Amino acid sequence: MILLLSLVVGFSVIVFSPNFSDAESESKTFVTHSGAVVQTSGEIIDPLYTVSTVEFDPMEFLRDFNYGKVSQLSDGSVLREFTIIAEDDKIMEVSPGIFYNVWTFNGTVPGPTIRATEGDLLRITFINNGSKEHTMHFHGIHPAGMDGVFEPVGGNGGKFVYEFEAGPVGVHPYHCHVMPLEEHIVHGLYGVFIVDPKEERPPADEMVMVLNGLDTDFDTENNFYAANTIPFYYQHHPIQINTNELIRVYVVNMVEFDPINNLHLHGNLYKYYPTGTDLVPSFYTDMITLSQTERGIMEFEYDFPGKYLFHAHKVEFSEKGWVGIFLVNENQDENVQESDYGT
Ligand SMILES: [Cu+2]
Repeated sequence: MILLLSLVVGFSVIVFSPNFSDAESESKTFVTHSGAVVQTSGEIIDPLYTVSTVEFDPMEFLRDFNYGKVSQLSDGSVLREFTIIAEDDKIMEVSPGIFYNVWTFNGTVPGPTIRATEGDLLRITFINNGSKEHTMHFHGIHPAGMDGVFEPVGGNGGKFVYEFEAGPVGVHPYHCHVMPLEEHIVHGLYGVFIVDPKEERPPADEMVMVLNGLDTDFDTENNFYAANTIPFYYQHHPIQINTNELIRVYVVNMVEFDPINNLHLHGNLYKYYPTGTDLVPSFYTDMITLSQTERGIMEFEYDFPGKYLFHAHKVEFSEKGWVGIFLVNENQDENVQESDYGT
């Protein structure tokens, strides 16, 4: 009883002895768990923009393909050279007022979409300017020493050159493969690697959608979901496409913590090529389900103009940001077959 009483008294002292320090007006610095320094003006964490703030435009990312610096080798094959720089101290406003410590390849989440043709030689100079060890692990076929798993690259300028032939044809993820893996992935160290067939796919309006989750409070559950990082972005900024024009979406699921994700398209169905490895579609559907790093290619055309949603049919995900709109415009092109988008 005495113990209980002293507990109550002690609690009361804590609760009823407010100590209005001058914290509210004091400018403080706040060090994130990864060591980034953020400024705050009081007890509420309201980080200000700093030089480390990441600006990311999902509309620009959508159709941005990095083919590297191209040259020809003496045997006639194509060499594609890329430089990828990892950092882990950047802050990004992922949603109004929500600041998140992103770990980036070349300054963005996702990193650049690396694109090559099957059989090209890729030479990727990886520089780690982060504070932790990082790597680049590509899905696909390559020698063991190029797998980005057993060759951790030290921070503060560590370097490694990955060199391998692009293959197989398809859409593949790349990501950091340093433990704890979930932490390195969920902070944003991933991107898309497209391997085109030697005989090109038909011309299309091509785009990349990386499905991602954001665990902004570090409790190993996602607080937000998105296509290309910013929740609700393509709902507020619809993706403009044309009627009677082939649309090709390279979709990669990088959501951690939740075992599945999915993608539903409104007012239409799409041909679906799992992993993009086969040139003949496996399904004609309006709904695919994807586990971690599962991916594929969607192809469709709209007959009728207007607004059409695309979103996770896992409603929790769509209500937390993974939803967008295709705004289909009447095609003004007399001869749509000659259009040459995205290649
Ligand atoms: Cu890493």
